[in-house]
Amino acid sequence: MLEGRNCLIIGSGISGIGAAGLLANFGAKITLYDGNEKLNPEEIAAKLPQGVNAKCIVGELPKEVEEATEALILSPGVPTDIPLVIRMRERGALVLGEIELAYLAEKGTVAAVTGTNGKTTTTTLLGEIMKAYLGEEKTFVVGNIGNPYTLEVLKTSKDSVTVGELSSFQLETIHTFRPHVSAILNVTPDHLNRHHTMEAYVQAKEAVAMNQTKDDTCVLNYENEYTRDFGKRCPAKVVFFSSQRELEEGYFLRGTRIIRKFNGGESDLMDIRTDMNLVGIHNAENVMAGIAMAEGMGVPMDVILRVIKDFKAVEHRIEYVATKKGVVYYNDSKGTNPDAAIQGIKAMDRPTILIGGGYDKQNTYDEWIESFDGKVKWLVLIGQTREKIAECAKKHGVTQIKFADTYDECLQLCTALAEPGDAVLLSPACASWGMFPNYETRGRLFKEYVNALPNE
Ligand code: UMA
Repeated sequence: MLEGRNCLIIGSGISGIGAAGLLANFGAKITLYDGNEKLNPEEIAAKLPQGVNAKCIVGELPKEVEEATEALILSPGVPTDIPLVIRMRERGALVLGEIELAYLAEKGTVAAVTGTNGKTTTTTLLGEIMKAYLGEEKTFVVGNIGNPYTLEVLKTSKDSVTVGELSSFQLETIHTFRPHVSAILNVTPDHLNRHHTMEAYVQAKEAVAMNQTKDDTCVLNYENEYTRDFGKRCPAKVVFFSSQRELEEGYFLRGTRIIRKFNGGESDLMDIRTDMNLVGIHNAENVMAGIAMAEGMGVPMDVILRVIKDFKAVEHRIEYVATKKGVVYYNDSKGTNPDAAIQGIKAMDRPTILIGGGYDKQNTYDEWIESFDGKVKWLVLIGQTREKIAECAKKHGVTQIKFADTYDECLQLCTALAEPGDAVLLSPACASWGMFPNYETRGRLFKEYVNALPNE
C-alpha cells in the first residue's frame, strides 16, 4: 500500500527511526523530518538501520517536500492538531501513527493495554505470561514501554503474540489496529495539554477497542467511572475486574484473595499478600487485568499464576533503590502524573522527603497533595511546575517546601534533609520533559546518585 509512495515521518526519536526501517521494507520513499532545528540531519541519518535510505530534514519543512507527501507518519509525541497535520488531512493525504503503520505488517495476534496508570506493569506481566506459554521468540512486547512496534513487527508470524503498551498519543492515530484482547485499566485526568479536554482523552483511550468485535475481549476496571461507563458501549465482549466489590461476573478481590467468577461458578485464584511480589491495591488491579487478558489469549490458569508468583516490580515504579545511613530511597520516576504519584506516596510507611515537579501537563495537584496524609516531611520541588505545586501544597496546609534549581541540587538537598528512619521518594507527579529526555533518565540518575552515597 505504501510501496513507491512519498512518506514523511515526523519525529526522529525511536518511533521515527523504527518507522523508517519498516517503510524501507515496504518500498516507500522516505523523508524523516524533525522540527527541532538543533538536531543534526547527519546524526539522525546515522541512527537509521543499515541499508535504509531516507532524506533527513530538521527545522523548517520545505514547501515542496510537504506538497510531494502522500502519507504522513506521526511519532507519538507529535500533536495531531498542528498546522502541518491539519493541512495534510485537508488535502487528503494519508495520516497515520507509528502503531498503525506497524500493524499493517502484523501477522500474529495482538493484545493491547492502555489506561492512565498501570500500563507498564500490566504489559510487562502479560508479556512474561505469554513468553512462559509460547516462548520468548514468539512473544513481542512493544509500544509506549520503550520498544517501538515498527522495530519488531517484521518478526511476527501467524502463531506469535504482540503485547502492546499503548498511550493515548499512540491511539489517536490508529485506523485498523485491532487487538484480540484489550484492556483499559483506568482513566484519570492526564495529558490535557495535548488532548485539551477530558472527553478527547477518554475517546483516545477507548479507541483501543474501536475495531474489536464480540469475538474479541476488552478488560475494564469496574471501579473507574469512565471505564465502567465504556462497558455499556464497548464493541468487544467485556470482562470487568474490581478491587472494591464482588462482581456478578469477572475478577474481584474478596479480602486479600483474587476470585474469578463466571456463569455462576467461582474459583479462588490467589492471595495478593503471599502469592505476588508487587505491593498495593493498584497492583492487585494490574494483576487481575493481567489474568483476565492472559485468559482471553488462551493461556491456562496454572501458567498464569506461576508467572505472577515470580513477577517482580517494574523499574522506576515504586522501586526500592538502597538504604543509606538509615534512609530508604525509592525511585518512582514513572509517577509522571498526580494519579500515579498518589500510589507512590500511599506506599510509604514512614516520614518522607518527596521530590516533585517537572513538565507542565496542565494537571491539578490537589488530590495528590491530599493523599500525603501527614507523611511528607519535606516537599522538594524542581522544574516548570514547582511554583504551581508549591501554591497548591500551601493551600492544603503543606508548608515544608524547598525549591531546587538543578537535579543535583535537589538530590543533595534531600540527603541533607533526611534523617535515619525517613524515606526519600522520587515520585514527581509530572513528566520529566524539559529537564530530561524521558522518565527513565530521571530515574536512572536518581539511582546512580543514591548508589554512590556512602553507607555510613
Ligand atoms: N517532534 C517533532 N515535532 C513535534 C513533536 C516532536 O519534530 O511536533 C520531534 C522531537 O523534536 C523529537 C521527536 O519528535 O526529536 C520525538 O518523538 P516522540 O516524542 O514521539 O518520542 P519517541 O522517542 O519516538 O518515543 C515515543 C514515546 N514518546 C512520547 O509519547 C512522548 C515513548 O513514550 C515511547 O516509549 C516510544 O515512542 C516507543 O513507542 C514515552 C512517554 O513519555 C515513554 N510516553 C508518554 C507517557 O507514558 O506518559 C505518553
